[in-house]
Amino acid sequence: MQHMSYVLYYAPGAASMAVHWMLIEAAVPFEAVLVDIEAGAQRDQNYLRLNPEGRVPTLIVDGLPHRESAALLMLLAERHPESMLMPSPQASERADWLEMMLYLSNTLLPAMRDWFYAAEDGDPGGAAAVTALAQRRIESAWSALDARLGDKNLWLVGNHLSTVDLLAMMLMRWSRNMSRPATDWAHLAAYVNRLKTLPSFVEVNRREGLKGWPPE
Ligand SMILES: N[C@@H](CCC(=O)N[C@@H](CS)C(=O)NCC(=O)O)C(=O)O
Repeated sequence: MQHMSYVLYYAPGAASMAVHWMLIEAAVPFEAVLVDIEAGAQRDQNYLRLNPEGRVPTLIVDGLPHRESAALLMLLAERHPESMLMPSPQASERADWLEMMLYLSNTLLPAMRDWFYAAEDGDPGGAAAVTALAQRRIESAWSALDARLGDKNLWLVGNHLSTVDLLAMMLMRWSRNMSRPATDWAHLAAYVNRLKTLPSFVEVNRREGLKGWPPE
């Protein structure tokens, strides 16, 4: 295999977590660099050269910086087909995989950004209304994902772990302090309990120093 090199800029539990998890799950060698977003390190000039929006993740792929968690998951799945984290272009589940990657990154992730950052990204005086709308969007996404899993499906797409599950798990974790966390939905709670036992999930939590989710 051609040599591939990766450097992941991450913050614990942030949008970088799914990419970090994927690199571990795919057993791909990489270097991890902590960006202390609590201390504002994402706005350092050197970091802004890699990520002009001042966000994590950034993944340096063979020397060039790339951004956007969902795009990075899809890129890594393409570059490492042996990880089997996406259905092949010919597979019948391919359309569902594309749909779910876009749904999570296009609908749920921006609502999460609004919920967490309404006062910083927008007018603090209007933040309560933005947060309330974001909460409705987030809860309706949990209902949609819960219905998609139902009693029968172990994974969100097909019969195999995929990047969709990594992204969904990260997003569900972000809801842990909301008035209705994702685990309030019965099928999502069972799904989280299955996924949390994956050795790569345990390992990414260990490396990022994350504890307490999902609750025992
Ligand atoms: N759409 C981006 C969102 C990235 C994002 O919002 N990251 C947050 C952490 S979850 C961040 O870097 N926050 C620091 C800030 O905005 O100052 C992605 O999915 O990669």
